[in-house]
Amino acid sequence: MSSNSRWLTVVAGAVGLLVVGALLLPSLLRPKPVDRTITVEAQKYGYTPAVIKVNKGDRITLRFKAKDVTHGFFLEGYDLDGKARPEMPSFWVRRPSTGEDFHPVDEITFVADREGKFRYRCSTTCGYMHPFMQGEMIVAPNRLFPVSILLALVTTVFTLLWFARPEGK
Ligand SMILES: [Cu+2]
Repeated sequence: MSSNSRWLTVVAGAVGLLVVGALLLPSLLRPKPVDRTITVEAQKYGYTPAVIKVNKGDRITLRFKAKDVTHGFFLEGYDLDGKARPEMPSFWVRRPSTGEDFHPVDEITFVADREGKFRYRCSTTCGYMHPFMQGEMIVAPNRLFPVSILLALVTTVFTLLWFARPEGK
């Protein structure tokens, strides 16, 4: 085997590995959506937690409690409105866009399928600071796919550099 043909074999092998890697990486790195159970507690004039961070695709099971007086939980962008009274283990929800009435639930489950920042705010007048009672749900985008593209590009560049390396060095 001449050194040229050995070199070609090495390059062909590297290219083959690159192709296989590029094909496999996205499925290996795709994040599995997780189930998150979040209890939001409302108390004059704020929420605990004040910020909810999830990833796009996560399935959120939400429980909502009021600690002092009746509070609301209107989540922008997700068509969700809740209402909770103190001392009650359950709460009430409705989908505002459907015009339905509040109905009692123990929890509500939804998929965080829209990325971005979504404010939640009190939808039941609870006192003089009521208009300022709000929190934020942050739905992070899927960053792993760009990472896999970056890895594939880095591999390509190294392969090209190796291929372009002068012989005998
Ligand atoms: Cu309130």
